[in-house]
Amino acid sequence: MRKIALIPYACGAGAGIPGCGGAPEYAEQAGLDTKLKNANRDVKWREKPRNLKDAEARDNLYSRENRVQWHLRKVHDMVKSSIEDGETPVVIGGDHSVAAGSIAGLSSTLKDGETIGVIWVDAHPDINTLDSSDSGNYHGMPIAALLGIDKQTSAFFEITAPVLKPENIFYLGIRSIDPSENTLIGQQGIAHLTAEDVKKLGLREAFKQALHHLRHVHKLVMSFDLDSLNPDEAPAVGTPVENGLSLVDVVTALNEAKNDRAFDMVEIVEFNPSQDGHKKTYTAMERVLDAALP
Ligand SMILES: [Mn+2]
Repeated sequence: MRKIALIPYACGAGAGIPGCGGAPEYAEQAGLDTKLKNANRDVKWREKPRNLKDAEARDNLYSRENRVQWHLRKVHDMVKSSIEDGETPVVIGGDHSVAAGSIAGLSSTLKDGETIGVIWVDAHPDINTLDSSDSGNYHGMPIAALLGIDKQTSAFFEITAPVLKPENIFYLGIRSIDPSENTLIGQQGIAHLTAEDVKKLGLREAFKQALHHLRHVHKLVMSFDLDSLNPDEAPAVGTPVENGLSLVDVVTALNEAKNDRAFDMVEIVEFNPSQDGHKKTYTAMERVLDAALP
């Protein structure tokens, strides 16, 4: 029996529209743990989303910066203790800034010489730095922080040493890329298949290529931004982009991919329950997780 720990990131302060901080509580009330349970999986919340919101309120955090950092520290520590307890962490965002805390938490459990690989499924590459970002929203910067390519950005996310190597990242489905991000992806040599590439190849082949590219890593993560999907299938996200991935293709590809290799950590982000289409988007989130989990 595999122990799955649902880890809430009840924070939307890294996004332009803050409502996605309510997503973990929405998922808890909708019974996500029961939904994901089966004969092979025991699923429990590591912490109640409500407890986190209450603790945050007690700590009187005044700025977006403080809120993001407070929640990132929590998620870092929960991922770490969850792995130490032999669980598979499944991080429920919240906005995508969470990746800087979750993946750093996973990194803190590695033995010497071990590496992390990430399949980053997203409409955006999230590799802006504090200086390059037009919006200043932290959910567009976690990759830059984890790579350690900009001291100031890494310091903001409290990343003291690079956590990821550029060759251990694989972008799937990107289609809204800032010019400065495009330059960085090229400089860093990060493997990627755009949404257009995926359309030509098929998603099963795309995942196969991603798994092949990352076959040497010790810990495999999927970081799944719901804006990677077609906006008509996942409308309640902060930054929807047309021409996305199809939900049924994602589910099929993930069900096949897990026969090849199971993920050591999964995160799903950017669901905003205060927006229109929240039921449909929540269902998409459930289906992606069920397909992704071993
Ligand atoms: Mn993202």
